[in-house]
Formats: sequence, structure tokens, C-alpha cells
Amino acid sequence: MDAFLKNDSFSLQKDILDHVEYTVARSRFIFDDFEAYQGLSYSVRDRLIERWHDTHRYFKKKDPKRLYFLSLEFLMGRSLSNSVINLGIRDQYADALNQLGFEFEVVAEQEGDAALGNGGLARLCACQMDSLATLDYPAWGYGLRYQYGLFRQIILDGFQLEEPDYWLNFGNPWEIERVHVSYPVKFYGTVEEEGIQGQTIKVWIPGETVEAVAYDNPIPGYGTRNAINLRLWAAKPSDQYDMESYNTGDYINAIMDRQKAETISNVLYPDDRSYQGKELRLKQHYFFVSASLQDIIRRFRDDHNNFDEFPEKVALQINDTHPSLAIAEVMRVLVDEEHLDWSRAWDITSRVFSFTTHTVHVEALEKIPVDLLGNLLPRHLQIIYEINYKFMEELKSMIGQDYDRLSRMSIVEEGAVKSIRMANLSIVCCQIVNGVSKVHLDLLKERVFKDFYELWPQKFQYKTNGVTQRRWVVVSNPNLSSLISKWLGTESWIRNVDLLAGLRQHVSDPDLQREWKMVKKVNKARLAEYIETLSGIKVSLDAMFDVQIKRIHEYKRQLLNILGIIHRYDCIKNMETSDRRKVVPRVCIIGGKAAPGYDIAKKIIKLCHVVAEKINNDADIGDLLKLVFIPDYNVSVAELVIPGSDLSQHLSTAGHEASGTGSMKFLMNGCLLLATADGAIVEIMEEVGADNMFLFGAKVNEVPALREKGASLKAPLQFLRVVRMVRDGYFGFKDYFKSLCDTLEDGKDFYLLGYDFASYLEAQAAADRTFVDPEKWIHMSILSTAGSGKFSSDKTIEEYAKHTWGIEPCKCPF
Ligand code: 26Q
Repeated sequence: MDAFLKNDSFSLQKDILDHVEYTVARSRFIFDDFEAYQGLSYSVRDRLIERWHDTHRYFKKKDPKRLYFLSLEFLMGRSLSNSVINLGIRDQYADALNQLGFEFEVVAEQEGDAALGNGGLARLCACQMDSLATLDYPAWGYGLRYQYGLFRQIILDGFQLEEPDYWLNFGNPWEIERVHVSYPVKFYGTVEEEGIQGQTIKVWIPGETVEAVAYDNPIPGYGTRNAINLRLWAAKPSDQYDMESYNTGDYINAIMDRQKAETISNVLYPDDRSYQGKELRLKQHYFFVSASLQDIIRRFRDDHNNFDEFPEKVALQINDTHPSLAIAEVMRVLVDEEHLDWSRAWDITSRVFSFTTHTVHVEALEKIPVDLLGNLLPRHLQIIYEINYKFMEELKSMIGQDYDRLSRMSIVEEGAVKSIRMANLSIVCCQIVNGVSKVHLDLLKERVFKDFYELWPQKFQYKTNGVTQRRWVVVSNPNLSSLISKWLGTESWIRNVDLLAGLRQHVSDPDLQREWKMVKKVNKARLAEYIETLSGIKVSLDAMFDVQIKRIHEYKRQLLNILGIIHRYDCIKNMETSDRRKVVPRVCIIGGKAAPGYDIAKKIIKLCHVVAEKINNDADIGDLLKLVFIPDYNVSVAELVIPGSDLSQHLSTAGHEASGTGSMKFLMNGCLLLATADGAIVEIMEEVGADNMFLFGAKVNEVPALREKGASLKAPLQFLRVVRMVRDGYFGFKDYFKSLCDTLEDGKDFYLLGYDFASYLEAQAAADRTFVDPEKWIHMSILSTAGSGKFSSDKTIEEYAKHTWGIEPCKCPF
């Protein structure tokens, strides 16, 4: 199975030029950086396809149990650098490009971000795909190929505006359109009963059909020949569509109508808060589920004809409840199409699915109004009712007539809007329900799914999230990566992350400390340059780069950060000039998108801008404090910002962040964390030691009692003072910020900013004190990277493979 394509510099140059000429159709003698990017990418893609073919041929031959990872969102970011590094041919390509008169870094910058997801959950899937490929697991990812990814954030006068992200405008060399892999997906219609061989069966007569077409995205592993597939579905009009109106002569309208089918996969919903009963969203979910399952079942049938083998050959992972209609769909296929009896079908279905939840917020759990579901998917609603009926009967036999509990656990919520609780459906069906951190599991047991935990304690597990060190260190921080390899004497940590702990033995070595500091300085210089290009603001490399980048949410408390910055500003202003020498200079960097309909989050962005305007233009302040908002935060921006940060902030009110994965990326890059003991931070503390971090704030178990205190919980004076500055219009926009300030009043401060403020400032002061002791800071920084091994997605995936999916590596021979 030797590689067919050659990887020497001459062959690579020829390949790039051939693609420029024949694929991109530009002259091989005159082409620009973007065309070089295209030629290069197609050449890389050829190599990916080769491995992809070998891998799938091998999987087919071995027929192992396969994992199918179903997610409505994948945040892949850029592919080029990651691919060439995983293929092990980055230097060869860089050399080939050089010979052609181009620079790899410049060409790589031409690539746009594939942003088919909102935030943490979506990026987690991307990291997990990288680990699945690297660890040789026989896995497939399934998702939707949205034409519009997450909106682009434009900042105009400090306000967020949203622009569509039509990311396919310039083509996408990383995908392969599979015109022959397509399936009809049906919607609407009625359910009728038919008698077959003395049995009555239900037949769904659908009202609309849309075609799902596959686009494949090869995902290469690192240090292996394996390349797995991320298959994304796009909606296309079906040939069976509305022939009637065509026949009656309304040709134009028939075509316009057909075209509407494409809207299903048009746009990613940009809100990661709570579920709203939108028909298009539900259509997306079913479109995705139906196409994926047809594909999976077809593959299964190629080699098997007995569905009893299905759970031995197939593991279906549902990423949050978004794909959970898959449960009803598998039941429908087995009962209605394969004519299995209900209990056999249920036995099979309940052995193939596993479910991971990513929230701690009960109100964020997905609920689908019964009317909506019944109209769009009438047969699925019947099936869900039947599942619920049987579950309720079983439950009654176990817990008796406790109607409150029965109604809490029912899959059907009887309320003002009768709805289906998708989380309950998922828990009832799946044998394993995973949380994403230890704290998260505790919250699931004690609060979110308490009733279910008491019934089925064995179902509930957690797998601490992780991020891939390939993307987040090797690709994004090559200098640190080389330094780590040099000091460990091996590159093996890139596959075996436990080795990072080996840095601990060198932590006090002045040479390592010096080199470590140098790497940080170079990365900070790169970030400073980016900031200057963006905003014209010059920042000092001697300042502490203090960063908070993530989606804007009240619970993530960017507002706490801004209030802390106002406090710092206020203190400096009120200092004697001679005392200002003692101030540790800071560059505060904030970035993140607010959901378009999330008013308070948008006000937080505006506040950040008005505060920045004031501080950055205050001659008294100079380099002592700068505030920069980085617009349009995305994966590529993170790759630039994280390596250049000294300190990163993770401020969620304890008990609100299921895990958090940004913290892990910073940790790997040797940035110190300033954080609440929430989500995965609690486990990070265990790995790197609380004295190597700056921790503050109420603990998870204290928060409910604090909230109970209501208005009697008084915020400290420093807090009242900074809030008053905003309220009184010190930064302008007095009326606009009123509602934001109102959320901070005693008794209304749900996220406890006032309560946590004093300890937040203390943690900030501790960070300052440490920063002026560079040796100590570097020491903590090295120990952060050394302690980050547990937070590699390789670890998470190994856990899932063993304890949830029951899959084994299937390594394609070189
Ligand atoms: C669902 C249905 C309808 C509309 C929107 C949604 C929707 C979409 C995205 C709901 C939630 C999300 C995203 C959630 C998310 O990113 N959660 C984060 O998941 C990370 C990975 O596990 C955790 O680290 C974070 O703590 C968690 O907030």
C-alpha cells in the first residue's frame, strides 16, 4: 500500500503547478498567493484522498465495530497547516513553495475559516475527529454542510453587527462532492394503517421529499496512515418534487418551489442558548438524521443482513440532544421498514446509542412542541409517544404512583405548549449518558437529571473534555512545539501527551526558562502586530497580555472582567504619579461573538468598546493599561491569540460552565489561568496545582445558598463604585447601559458578580505580584504545559472508546 504520490520537493512543486494550471485554471507562470493556496491545497487533498481510500478499504476488509459521531456542528477552522503537519510533509511543502517563490505562512493565511458551529461544543467535535483519526479508530463524523457558517462579527461604533459568512464563495478545496451518494429525506404527510400478512402496520405517506447529497472531508491522523471521513450533507431539490404543478404548466413556480428545498442546509443557527421551536431548525435536525442513518444502514447492510448484529457493528454517538431524533428514526426503520417487532427493535436501538450532554442549564434543554413535530414528522411523534408509554409503565412499576416524579421524567411535557423533551428521550434510550467534566457529572446527578440518576445511576458517566495538541500547540505555536521536543528529546508527545509531564524535571533549568520566555516574547510580538493592524493601538511587549476569548454570555461574566478593568483604571487615575511606577502594565484583550438576539450580551460588547475608548486615549494611563476588543473571534484568531497570552480568564459563575475547553488550550501553551472553580478548571487544579493558578470566587456548592440570600447579599463598595460609573454615564451611553446595570443590582445579580468581585480583584492582584517575578511566572508557565496532558482530546477519545462506544483501533498498514 505504498503511497502513490511522491513527496520530494520536485514532485510537490510539479503537483502544485499542475493544480494551478489544470484545477484552478491559472497560468503556472503567473499566479498569486491565493491561487498558490488553491494549488497547494488540491495537491494536499490528493494525498489525503490516497490515505482515505486505503483506510476505508482496510476498514471494509476488517469490518470492525464503527463509531458514527453525529453532530449538528463542527468548527473545523482552517485545514491546510493541520493537514500537512498530520501528513508529516509540512517542511517538504514549505520548501517546494519556496522554490516557486512563495512562503508557506503567507499562503496558509489565504485560507478562510470553516465555521460550521457556534463555540465549545462544535470545536470539541473538531478536536475529537483529529484524535479519532490519530488513534486509528474506525470512525465517521456526520454533520450538515451549511452554506452560511457562523455570522461574521462586524464592529461599528462599538456595536456588534452580523454579516453572513458565505464561506463557500471562494470554493472549498478540502471537500469532495459525492454526487452519487445521495438519499431522499421525507417530511410531512400522514400515517396510514395497512394490513400485511394478518398484521397491521403503520405506513408513513410523506408529503415532501428533499435530496441529501454527501460532501466528504478527509481528516488525517498524525503519525499514522489513517484518514477518516467527515461527511456533511447538503440539501438539494428532489427529482420527485411537485411534478403535479410542473405538469399543470406552472413551470416557473414549480422551479422556485423546488429551489426552496436547499434552504434546509443553508444556515447555521447562531444561538447557543436555548431551543426555540422553529420548523426550519427541526427540519435541519431530521434532514441530517435521516440522511446519516440511511448511509450508515446501507453500509451495515453491505456486509450484514441481520439487525441483531447492528449493536456489535455500530455505535451511534449523539452530540447533545440535537441529533436525538435519530432514536425515533432507527425505531421507525426497524419497525416500519424492516418489520421487526417493537421489543426487538427497542433492544437493538437502546444498545447502539450513547449521548453526551454539554449543558448545565435545565432551561437550555431542547423541547420540541408536539404540534410542530406531529405536522413535520407524524410517524416519529407516534413512535415517541409509544416509547414514552412503555417507559411510563415501567417507571410506575418501579416507583409507584408518584405523579410529580412521573411527570418530571416523562418524555412528553404537558404544559402550555405540549412538548417532547429530547433529553429525556435520549436518557431513556441510551445506556450511557456522559457529562463533559467531573463537576458537570455532579450537577447532572444532583440537579439537571436527578430523577433519572436515582433510577439508573449506572448510566451516568463523565469524560473530561480535551483539545488536540496537534492543532493547539504544533500548528498554532510551532516555536513552543520545537522547544518542548528539544527538552523532552523527542517529538513523541505529539501522539503521547503523557510525555509532557517530563518538562517538570527541567522546570528550574535557567536555559529552559530563558528559551521559554523567548518563545513567549516572539508570540507576543506577533499578537501585538495583529492588534496594531486591527486597531492602530500599539501595545508594549513588557505588559502582561491578559486575555478572555469565548462566546459572550452573562454566565461567562465578561462583564466582571470589564468592571475589573474599570476598577484598575480608576485606581491608576487616583494614584500619586510616583506610585504609578508600581503598576504592572496590562494589555487586556477581549474577544467573542454575541448571539444576534442576545441583547445584554451585545451591550457587554458595546461597554467594552466605550471603556476601551476612554482608557486607550487617556494620556495619564499610557502603557499601564490598554483594552482591546478583537473583532470576529474564530478558530484562526484563537490560534494567533492563545500562544501570545500571558494570562487567560475563565470567569463563569460556579456551576454554569459544563466544562470549558478554551482553558485547556491556554494551559497547553503555558498561559496562566485566572479562573473560578467551575467545569474542567477543578480538574486542571488537580493536575497543575492550585498554587500554579489564580483562583477566586464562590464554589459550585455555595452558589445556591448565596442566591437564596437575594438582596441581603451586599456587593462591596468598590463594585458599587464601578457600576455607578457606568450607570452615571462616565463612559457615555447612559440610557443604553441602564438595563445592563440593572442586572447587577442587589437581589438581581443572578450571576453573583458583586459577590465575587472582591476575590476577583485579589486574584488579579496575585497575578500582578507574580508577573513582576518573571522567574516564578515562567516556572508556573512551564508547569502549566507540563500538567496539561490530561486535557488532550486523545485522552477523552480513549475513554469514550473503551467505556462508551466499545470500539478498537483499526490501523491501516503503511
Ligand atoms: C440547539 C437547538 C436550537 C438552537 C440552538 C441549539 C444549541 C446550539 C449550540 C445549543 C447549544 C449549543 C452549544 C453549546 C456549547 O457549546 N456548549 C459548550 O460545550 C463545551 C464542550 O463540551 C463545553 O466545554 C462548554 O462548557 C459548553 O458551554
